[in-house]
Amino acid sequence: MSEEIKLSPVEHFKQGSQHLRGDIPAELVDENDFFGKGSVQLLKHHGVYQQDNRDARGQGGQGGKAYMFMVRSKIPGGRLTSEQLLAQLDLCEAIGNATLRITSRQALQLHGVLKENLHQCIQLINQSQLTTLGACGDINRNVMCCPSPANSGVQREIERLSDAIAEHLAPKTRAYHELWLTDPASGEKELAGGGAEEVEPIYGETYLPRKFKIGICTPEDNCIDVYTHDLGLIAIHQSGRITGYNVLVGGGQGVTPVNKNTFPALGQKLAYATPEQVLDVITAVVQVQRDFGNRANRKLARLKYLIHAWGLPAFKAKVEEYLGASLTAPTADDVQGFNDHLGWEEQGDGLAAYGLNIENGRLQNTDAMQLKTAVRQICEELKPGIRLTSHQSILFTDIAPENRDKLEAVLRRHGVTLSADISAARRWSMACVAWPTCGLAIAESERALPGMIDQLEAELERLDLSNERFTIRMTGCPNGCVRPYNSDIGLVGKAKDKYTIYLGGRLLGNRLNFVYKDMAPGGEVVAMLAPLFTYFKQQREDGESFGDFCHRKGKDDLLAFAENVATP
Ligand code: SRM
Ligand code: SF4
Repeated sequence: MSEEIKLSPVEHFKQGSQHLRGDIPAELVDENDFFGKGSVQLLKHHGVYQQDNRDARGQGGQGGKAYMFMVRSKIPGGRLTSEQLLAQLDLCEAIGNATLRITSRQALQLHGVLKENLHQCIQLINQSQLTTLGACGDINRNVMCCPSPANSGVQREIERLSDAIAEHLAPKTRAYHELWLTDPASGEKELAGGGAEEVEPIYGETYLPRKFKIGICTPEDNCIDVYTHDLGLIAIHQSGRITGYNVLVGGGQGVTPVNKNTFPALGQKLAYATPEQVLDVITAVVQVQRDFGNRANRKLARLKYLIHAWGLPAFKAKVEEYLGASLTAPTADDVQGFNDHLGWEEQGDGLAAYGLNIENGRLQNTDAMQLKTAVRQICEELKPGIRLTSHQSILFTDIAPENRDKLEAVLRRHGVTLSADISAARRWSMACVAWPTCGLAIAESERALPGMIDQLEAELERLDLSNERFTIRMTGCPNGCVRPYNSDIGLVGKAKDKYTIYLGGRLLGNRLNFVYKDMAPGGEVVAMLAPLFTYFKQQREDGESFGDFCHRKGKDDLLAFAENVATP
């Protein structure tokens, strides 16, 4: 990197931090209920976000903010045990906001943790054998992997690879252990040392220019949305064994509308790697991004912008240089299917898995539905394996035939709607967190989408389209946290209660959608979509999905039809 480049402030914080320590040790024990600017950035690498309750602004201490923290656990492939889920449920009740959030990357988030409880919170998560290290920050994030419960060799192999990547790309600094896993009063942290003698063999002193995301799927099941990752792997297999991976690079969703150089992008096929090569290829890609990614402007720092600036051939040549070998051309294998794994699924070993739709990933109790209590009871009594899906839902695995009725009975008793009884529209929808915890939210999302789906369900029923499968993904800002830009219908918060409506993506995730309308008031979104469903019903081709229909018709044609309906 040239000397003249003016590094972004976050780069300076990382540089002077002695491997992610900075002022965190001192600030962790000071009297404030918040951290300073540098620590706020460094804490992300430890899985911690400083937030405030935006519903309560003006009521808190410093600056009128009620400070609290989001703590994200990194869970490769979303695989955990009942005991680990119970530990997180205990934590959300003891020191969180009494809800637990399943994320769109198969991880878990606690919200509302106060600074005085952070140390204990992270210690307890680690005692349950999970970690928050690297869940956020300029580092490899949670590795996504298809959560299929199938007892197959291919599934086991991709699971092993997701664990291996997570381990390989985990930060090696001892700061995490020193800060969170030792007793601050014991003096033990001095033994852990730090700073100069530590080495980050892959990341170096200042880690990556930006977050980095990896996901693994099979051609049959792209439930992890492989085209949206910085690096995606499609596992190619024959006779129950993986022969290699098609490596995609440069996917990403985040956009900053005021910066016209930002855009969502689908991953591009870079190469084919054998199982023996794949970790080396990943390392080389990460190192090229480390050395050439933009460290001056964080809006342009993701891998997709480097590839856009260089072009894929030049990027590939640089990866080959770092790898010390030529890359093999990718094969024609591609994604063909998508399974959300909800409902009952045979595992192939006499046991079965049950996938339960968790609306927008929020495990909570309400007057109507004791969802959190039901999940707790299933974990305590049946002790199933747990898998989190990329659609913010949950699978209970290893259920013996005699326990199937029992599991469903627990759900029914607590007012939880079974997956078979959920409408297709709700089942295939996702909303990001947004208000009240996300500091970047400009519109409601998780709290707004359920009401819109209620309205949409009525429209679809009227048109006899209730069984149509299409994705609706809503976000409270253009950052794209539930991957709205390749969905059939994307609703992206643009201003308070105003959304940009995107149409024309698809379930398979390999096509970006287009802007249909901007600044649509939240209360009018369903009314704006309704004529398009009428049009779809009238003119769809055999087997055509709503996204494919919108893509075929295009924006102008759709607008013209909707206009005609409005003024007959
Ligand atoms: Fe995200 C920032 C929540 C998946 C793109 N995201 C945030 C923050 C941390 C806000 C902040 O920086 O202060 C949000 C915290 C909200 C809260 O209160 O909890 C947040 N992102 C989420 C989650 C929880 C959404 C959800 O409802 O499930 C997801 C956590 C995933 C995880 O477990 O690691 C989440 N975020 C994503 C995804 C989807 C994915 O990774 O598959 C994306 C789009 C893919 C991508 O990265 O391109 C995504 N989040 C962003 C961005 C835009 C990044 C960019 O390149 O422009 C930001 C803002 C930023 O980084 O500056 C962001
Ligand atoms: Fe927050 Fe925006 Fe991400 Fe939603 S999309 S969680 S509002 S950063």
